[in-house]
Amino acid sequence: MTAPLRLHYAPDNASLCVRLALTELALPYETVLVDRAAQGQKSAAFLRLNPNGLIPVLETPHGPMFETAAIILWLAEQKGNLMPPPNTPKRQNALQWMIWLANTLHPTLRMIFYPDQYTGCDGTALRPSAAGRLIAHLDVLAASQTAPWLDHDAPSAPGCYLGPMLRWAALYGGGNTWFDLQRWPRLHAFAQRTEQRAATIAVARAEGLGPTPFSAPSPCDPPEGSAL
Ligand SMILES: N[C@@H](CCC(=O)N[C@@H](CS)C(=O)NCC(=O)O)C(=O)O
Repeated sequence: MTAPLRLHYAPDNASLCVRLALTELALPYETVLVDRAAQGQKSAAFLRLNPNGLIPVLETPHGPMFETAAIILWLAEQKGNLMPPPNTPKRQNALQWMIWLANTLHPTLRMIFYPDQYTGCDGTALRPSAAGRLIAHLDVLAASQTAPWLDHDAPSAPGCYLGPMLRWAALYGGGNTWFDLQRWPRLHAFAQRTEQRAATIAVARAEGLGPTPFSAPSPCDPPEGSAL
């Protein structure tokens, strides 16, 4: 790769998943802080990178790229073993879970965090049903026979995406009242295993996520910027 990769990020935002993948792959990258407090993701300059006004964006030698899952999959094409090889059953399963994370789990979390964007009004009444859906989704994942990446020591593309989402579920949108990772021993073990990895420790330090960012998360205390 010629031009440096530039990650437009805010602490503990969806950019965290991309930062994890970048760090696991030991790819050099620069970060550009998006000022969430000033709605920097809606600025004209940011909208030129991502017209959806959402974090993250990764600038690559081919231009800016948005959507967390797409970015992680693109990174997995550049280097390393975050995805199984093409045309294998394991690849099929990993792709399936990547898309599920992007179009099922992540949107459900977004409904909990941003209910007003889905209802056009205050919207907090949406939270209990979305929380119920999130739990049902995680029941499905935890029982799956096609997600070996949950149980392995090696990092994976879906693992980079899931870890932060387990954290956000516990921390944001009132998750402390209804979300208990211990409900799913397999997911809890995944979270504990993942947060012991050197890449996770480095990313947690960079974004102020504390020592157990996925299994028992504490609020983010970043060295720069703000999570919300
Ligand atoms: N589908 C998008 C969702 C990204 C997303 O929800 N980003 C949040 C931060 S975690 C954001 O930018 N929120 C600000 C807003 O909604 O204005 C992706 O996967 O990249």
